[in-house]
Amino acid sequence: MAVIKAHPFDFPCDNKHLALIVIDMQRDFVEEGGFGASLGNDVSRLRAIIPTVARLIDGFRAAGLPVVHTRECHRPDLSDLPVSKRDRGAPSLRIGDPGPMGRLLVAGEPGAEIIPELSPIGDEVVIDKPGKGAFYATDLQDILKARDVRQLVFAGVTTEVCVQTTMREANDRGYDGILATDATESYFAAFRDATIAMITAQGGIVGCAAETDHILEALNG
Ligand code: C5J
Repeated sequence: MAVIKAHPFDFPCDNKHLALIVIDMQRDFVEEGGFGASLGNDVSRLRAIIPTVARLIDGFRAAGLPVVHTRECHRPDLSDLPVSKRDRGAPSLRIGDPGPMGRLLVAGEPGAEIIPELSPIGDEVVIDKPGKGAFYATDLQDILKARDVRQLVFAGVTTEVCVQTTMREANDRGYDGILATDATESYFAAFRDATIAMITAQGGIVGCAAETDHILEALNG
């Protein structure tokens, strides 16, 4: 069994049961004119990880391992958008409002698509999720079970919101999780760092963390 050099413990990686989950690398979070920018965020921080996420995806594809992509988005009638989520804060635009890339975070709109640099290929699964966690109100768990996946590598955005929430959901469901520290990012550097610290504290209470190079080494080893 290959071992990924990780913190706080090295991760025994079982390639027969391993998958990559790429969280919400959508135009709405990563491009100007999207939801993230409407909240006043600097999207360039998130754009910086695109080449590393691409390398991680390529490594999983080359190893013949599953790659699952998620998209945070809502039904066009917004029936799965709680008022508490829609009305949070005072953004220049709210979820469902028309923006330069179509209605913000609405399924089928250009902004809800995964960025072209990281487009899913072939039969890669794409999970549309109305919440922060990718297990909430989706069939992700059934899909992983059908493929006998038990270990998950996490990448994507944002570290402290949808990535962390999904990693915690996965931990509660019995998956071993490992966060690719250089393939995840937040609009706030301190939040990314704090999330990595929280996940790996107390002996890896939610999981462990490793650099993409070390994850790829184990896939190829
Ligand atoms: C946020 C996400 N930050 N994908 N979504 O609202 O992290």
